[in-house]
Amino acid sequence: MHFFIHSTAVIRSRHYFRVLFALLSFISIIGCSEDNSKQKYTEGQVNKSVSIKVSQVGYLPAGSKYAVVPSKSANRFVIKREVDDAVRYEGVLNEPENWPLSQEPNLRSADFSEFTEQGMFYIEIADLPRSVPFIISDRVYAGPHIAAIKSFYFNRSGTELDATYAGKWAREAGHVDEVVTVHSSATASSLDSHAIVTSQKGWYDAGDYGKYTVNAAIATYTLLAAYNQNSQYYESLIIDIPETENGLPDLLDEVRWNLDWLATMQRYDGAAFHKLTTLHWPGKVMPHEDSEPLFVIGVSTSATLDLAAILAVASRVYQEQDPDQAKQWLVQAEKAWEWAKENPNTPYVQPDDVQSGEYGDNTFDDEFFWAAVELYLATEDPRYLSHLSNSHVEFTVPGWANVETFGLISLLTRGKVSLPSALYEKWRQKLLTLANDIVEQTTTSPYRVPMEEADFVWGSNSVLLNKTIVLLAAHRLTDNDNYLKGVYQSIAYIFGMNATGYSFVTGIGSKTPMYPHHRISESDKVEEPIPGMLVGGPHSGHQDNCTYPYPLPADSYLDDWCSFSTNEIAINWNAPLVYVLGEVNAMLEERE
Ligand code: 9MR
Repeated sequence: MHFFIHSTAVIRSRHYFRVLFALLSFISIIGCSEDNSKQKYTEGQVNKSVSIKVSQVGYLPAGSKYAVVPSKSANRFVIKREVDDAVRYEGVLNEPENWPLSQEPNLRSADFSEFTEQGMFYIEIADLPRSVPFIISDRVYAGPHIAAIKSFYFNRSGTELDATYAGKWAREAGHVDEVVTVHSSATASSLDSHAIVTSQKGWYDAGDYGKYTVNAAIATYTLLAAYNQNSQYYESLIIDIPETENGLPDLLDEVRWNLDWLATMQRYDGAAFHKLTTLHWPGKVMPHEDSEPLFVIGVSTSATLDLAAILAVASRVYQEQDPDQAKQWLVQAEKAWEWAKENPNTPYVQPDDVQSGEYGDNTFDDEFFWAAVELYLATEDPRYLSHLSNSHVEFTVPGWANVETFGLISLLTRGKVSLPSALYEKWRQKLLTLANDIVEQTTTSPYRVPMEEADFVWGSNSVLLNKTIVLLAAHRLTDNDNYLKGVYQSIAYIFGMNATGYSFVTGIGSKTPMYPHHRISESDKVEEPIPGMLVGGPHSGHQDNCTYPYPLPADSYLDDWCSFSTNEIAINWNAPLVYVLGEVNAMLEERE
């Protein structure tokens, strides 16, 4: 049996959200009747190969629509309506295409982009099992978008999750972080090692319980950028979290949980602590069972500049709602900038007694650029503009180690009025060049996504979504709908139209990860993982030493706790998912 999110209704009331939430809970137990154990579910899901791959969340009526099928198939495909099996569309498959990154060397695609009828359909091709049913509707991304935001709430540190909001994933508070010790790597003249600081709230970074300034800053930025681009849309979007009734947009409330923590990560002299973790990886335990001592560890130029950038952004976004706090964040951001100017080359160095994640980086031009952009937009101080004008940074796909394009996107969104026009035009061209290159890459695979061999790194799904953010920025700048094709195709890839046949978001789709490398999902005794979390995706590095049946880059994914290099979740992977779905939803609403 298959079940899909279908939200033809406006998800703008608590009622609809509750319905959606119930559906989400239901989706993730598909295949589990009462006598079905988790093991049986797994066998069915993992061993079931998908011969006609479709987007398991469905398609937008006006969006591009592809399905991918093995080369040994008949030439024709038909689309039938689920309710009465009526043929609604017929087409011819494209010629086989070779993709050396996957063990299925030749694949054909069915292009039904011109089919715009709304409803529930499936694809039939002679001699192949029919596809799973899929929906065509303007609302197909509404539920997944809300679930992707809600996953941040599920990963809140320092608070219990009440069943009213968390349903069966309610849990006790962990890591209240009232006692955090300063590690010897983070001391300064007036801050001894073993001093105690407090540093509450925040989101867990990923499958572990660490909190890392660099990654938290970019994830928070991505969500605030989503809000900035589409504030009207987010004004009334309800996520159903404890703050829902407070009159502020839920997205800003959720982001605030992390901002409050991030602001505590600044040392008295302006430097940012690089991370807050235990010394060793936590066991497979719930947050409240992880009783190892917590430390703030290291300071770095990258963490300090990323903190400067995100607090400057926050000072703009929350200016109206909380002016005093906004002012304080801006003071902190400027202090961080000053520290970085005096310490422009302080990389994070992992101390010998520390095991947690590194987010290590040795080049800081990109962080200087991003921080200067956000500080300029917040203050209009010409010092920052002069830094930007003299910067020779190369613009690349954004990620935690390359943040300059976040700055570029902010500049182009907010900067037109306050920038000299020659500079604005220069940066506009830089963004379009990057976007055009990404568009080119969509022709390299039968899945029509901009994924090249070098992109199948740890967290490859986020590489794709960050490229999609660049495409959306180019679309905003030019109004050229051509950029949107890559956006729709990338979303379809994330939700199942990829070499593995998995929809990579927990609980959403007909074949989804059941064993993400996520300590809460692994130890909460609830059969289904927390919903709405994007796993890292295929990556042939295999650093976790699990056994991968299919070693080629695009296939190399394992739905197993063991596979932390392909099946972990992380806030900087979910944030671009939120951004992309939110922007498309907002765009559709504007066009209505
Ligand atoms: O996302 C990070 C990836 O780019 C790195 O290759 C990998 C190894 O250094 O680390 C990933 O980040 C992990 C972090 O260090 C600790 N929390 C879990 C993160 C996701 O796996």
